[in-house]
Amino acid sequence: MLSDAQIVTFREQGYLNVGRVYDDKYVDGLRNRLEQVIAGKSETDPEALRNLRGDDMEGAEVVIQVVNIWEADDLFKTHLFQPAICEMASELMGCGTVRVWHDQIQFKPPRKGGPTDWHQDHPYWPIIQPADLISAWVALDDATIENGCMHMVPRSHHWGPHKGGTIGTVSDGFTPDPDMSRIPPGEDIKVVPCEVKKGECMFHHCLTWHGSPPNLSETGRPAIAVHYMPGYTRYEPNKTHLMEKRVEVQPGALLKGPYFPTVWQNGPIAPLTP
Ligand SMILES: O=C(O)CCC(=O)C(=O)O
Repeated sequence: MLSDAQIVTFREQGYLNVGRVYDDKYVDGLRNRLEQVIAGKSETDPEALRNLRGDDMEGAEVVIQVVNIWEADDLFKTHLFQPAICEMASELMGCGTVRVWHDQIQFKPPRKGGPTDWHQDHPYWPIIQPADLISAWVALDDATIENGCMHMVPRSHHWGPHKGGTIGTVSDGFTPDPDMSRIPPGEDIKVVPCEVKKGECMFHHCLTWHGSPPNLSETGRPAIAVHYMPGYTRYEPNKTHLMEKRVEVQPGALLKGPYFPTVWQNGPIAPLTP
C-alpha cells in the first residue's frame, strides 16, 4: 500500500520508484524464463518478439521487444496479478478495477543494446481512451546509467500529447528536442536518470516523456513493463494496433476479455487461463 505522499509525488512528477517487489530468487526465475522465451523455447509464442532497432536480431544495435510474454509463460502471467503491484496501480490510477492492456519487455543486450527514443506511451495506443494508463516497470537486474536505465522528464505528463508521442533527440544523442510551442510557460524540461535496482518497481504515467540510452556495458539490461489500464478504459478505434486482433468488444465499450485480464477488483484476483 502506498502512502498519501507517494501518491501525491506520482501525480505531480509522473513517475515513482516504489522499491522492491520481488526477492532476488524470484527475479532470477523470471529472468531465466525470459531467456527461454527469447531463445524461442516457450510452448506458445508471445504476441511479438522482434528487434526494435531493425530487422536483424543479430544486428549491430539491438533492443529485443517481447509483447505479451504472459501468453508464452505462466510465471509472467502470474506477474501480471502480483497483488502488491496491482494494489499500487489501483491507488495511483484512483480506480478500484485494474486491467492489463499488454506487457512489454525491452531487453538491451550487452555492448550493442540500442537506445529507446524519447516518447510518450499513449499516442502509440490509439485504440484506447482515456490516457489514464500507468506502467509498472520491474528491473530483472540492476538498471544503471551505464546499461541504459530509463530516463524521465518530471511533470511532462501534465503537458498533453506531444506530436504523436515522439519527442525528438538533439544531436548530443540523448537530450529531448521537443516542439517548445507545446510546453506550458514556466515549465522546465529536466532529464532525470532513474536507476532501478533488481527486483524494484518504478511506475510511470502514459503521457510522461521517457526514453533510455544505449547499453554499451558488459551486462544485459532485462526489465518488464506491464501497462495497466483503469477499469473505465474503452475501445475507441482510430488507427490500428498490434493488440487489436485480440479485441472482442464493440467500439465504445469497456475494453475487457481474455486478452485484457482484470487483475484487481477492489482486491486481488487469482490468475486466469485465457
Ligand atoms: O525499457 C525501456 O527502456 C523502455 C520501456 C518503455 O518505454 C515503457 O515501458 O514504456
